[in-house]
Amino acid sequence: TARTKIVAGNWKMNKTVAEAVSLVEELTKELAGFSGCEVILCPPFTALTSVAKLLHSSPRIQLGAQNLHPALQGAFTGEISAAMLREAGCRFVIVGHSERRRYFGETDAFLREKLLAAVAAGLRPIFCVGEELPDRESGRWPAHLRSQIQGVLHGLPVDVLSAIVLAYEPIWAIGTGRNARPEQAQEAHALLRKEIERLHGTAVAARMCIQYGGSVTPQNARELLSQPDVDGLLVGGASLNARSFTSILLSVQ
Ligand code: G2H
Repeated sequence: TARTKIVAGNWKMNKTVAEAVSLVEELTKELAGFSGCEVILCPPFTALTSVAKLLHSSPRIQLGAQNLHPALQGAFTGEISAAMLREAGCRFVIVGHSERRRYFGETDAFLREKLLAAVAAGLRPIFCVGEELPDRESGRWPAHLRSQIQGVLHGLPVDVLSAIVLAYEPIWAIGTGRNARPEQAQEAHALLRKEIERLHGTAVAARMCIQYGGSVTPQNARELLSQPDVDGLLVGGASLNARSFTSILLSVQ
């Protein structure tokens, strides 16, 4: 199956509105005519509408948010709903990033609600999974990944599953400058696809885009993307700079 590659930039808590605008102006200029893959930018909430305006004339670059709350509305101080993100121009939303799980205590049950709310509002979730260093080193990582997939995706309706982009982000590789070796990424991606197949069948699994994330750079992007089950990248640090993000995008075949 030929899967369209999807590369997303997760800016995390970086960029004021002014900085976001200038980065996106540079990106749209450098990427005029680029059609190598789908590109998603995930700025902080405050910059979403300004970035959305700049992306009007760049249909290849889409907007994503970094988080959402599953409720439709209500007394959830500091939170943001799927409908608000759609209205701001988002098509994608990151769900279950390890930083959300670790610093904000997000559980499998809560992430499941987020996925359902996102898809119900017309957003495609970028759902992140990944193991900690001790699980990698002890060889327990396959069991850990399987339990993350089962815990959240088990029994979800097929329209929700089909909307999901999966992201494999080994926690030991996030922001550490130590990326997974391409063959380690491939092994994990193949396992994830198998697990999706076991839960939801071959068709859903074969179509699912599985991104790799964790210290992606212009130097390692091409080799990671050359693996058969690596269908895209979720880029943090290297997406904050127009030159490095562009050069990662240009390494997509
Ligand atoms: C992993 C990644 C983006 P970085 O979190 O989601 O960040 O590329 O900085 O490791």
